[in-house]
Amino acid sequence: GLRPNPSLAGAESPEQRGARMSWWRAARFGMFIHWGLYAVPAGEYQGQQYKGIGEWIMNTARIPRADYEKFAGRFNPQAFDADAWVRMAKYAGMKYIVITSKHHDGFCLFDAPNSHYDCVDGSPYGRDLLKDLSAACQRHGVTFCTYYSIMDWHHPAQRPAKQDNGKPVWNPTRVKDGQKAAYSQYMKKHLRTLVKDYQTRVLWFDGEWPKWWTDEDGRKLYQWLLDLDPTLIVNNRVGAGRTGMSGFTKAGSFAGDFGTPEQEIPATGVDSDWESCMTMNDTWGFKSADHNWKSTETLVRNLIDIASKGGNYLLNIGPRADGSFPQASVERLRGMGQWMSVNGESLYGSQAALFKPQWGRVTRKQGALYLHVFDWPTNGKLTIPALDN
Ligand code: FHN
Repeated sequence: GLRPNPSLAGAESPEQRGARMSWWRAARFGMFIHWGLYAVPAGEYQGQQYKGIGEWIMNTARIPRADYEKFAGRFNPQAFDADAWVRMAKYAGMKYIVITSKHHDGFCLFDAPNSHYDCVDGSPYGRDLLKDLSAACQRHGVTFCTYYSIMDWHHPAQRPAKQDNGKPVWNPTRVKDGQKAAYSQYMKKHLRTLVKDYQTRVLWFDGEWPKWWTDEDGRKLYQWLLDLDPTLIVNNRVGAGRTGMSGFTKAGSFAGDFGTPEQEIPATGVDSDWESCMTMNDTWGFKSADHNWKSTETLVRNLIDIASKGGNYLLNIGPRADGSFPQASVERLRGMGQWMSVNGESLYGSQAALFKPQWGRVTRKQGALYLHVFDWPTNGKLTIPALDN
């Protein structure tokens, strides 16, 4: 019952939509980057390790705004090397990078036109991280894309859901009376600059679940974005269309160009555009105590499984506060690159296969079938069903 995600881009024809989505569909493999102030505590606050995903520590540890803002004064990623990041993604076989321009905590990794709560004005680092990363992507032929959270735990128009023993529970925020328009204008200024000044090619929305953000808001924002740049691609979290973590868009005219399963891969092929976003360990933002790394084999098999079902794999890196990638991530990117350098042909530009064999997965491309063997049958025979095409 999974349906194509209807595009609301005006009178866009299927051919026009196909042209807009073509690079993304062919890419099959991208790097997700969750980076921001949360990498400073890295899962620990006031001497206590907190469970859960690292980028949520402002909520998990119930940190008031004024206290959390102090991390900005410690954010100084002197080890950040945009070219090195992009080279690692490219070697791994990743065709695009989606980086958190602003996560739920509201801190911007770009020179926000209407806020000083960003890496240029609000941190000792003082440089425009996304400007450098966008330029490096351009140099190396990797497509630059940005994640943006609608929910914002720092903006004055949004306030905590409740107090918990006098401490803020930020998720899901509530918007103050009469302040929704002000926040929408604030957000649209960010989005305009990300499109026009940073040349983002995908807007990967998130944090769309607070009740004050309606699907009508999402549809209007989606249309506004495509009017701004008709070649832009926008995920289905711009509005209220996604069905929880399975990520696919509900039936109806919900906005967004692709479904966003999170930490999961659908059991079967899907006849619409979709991308599974997944972590390498258990957190998106860096946590010093999270050593639960998936093996390189598992990561390669996830990539193959997803492509065999017609999807993209958005695999996450959580850089440290100093701008370096965790060594375990570096090793896995290198291992995936070794496999992709030989076998990437079977995934790039491929379509979902029409069957899922016991022994592995199959992709289809220009009249050819690519057989990816996970478990060799004991009789040594790879059986495929009779094909009539
Ligand atoms: O709350 C976020 C979370 O921090 C992370 O960004 C993931 C990745 O897509 N999305 C949300 C959880 O669904």
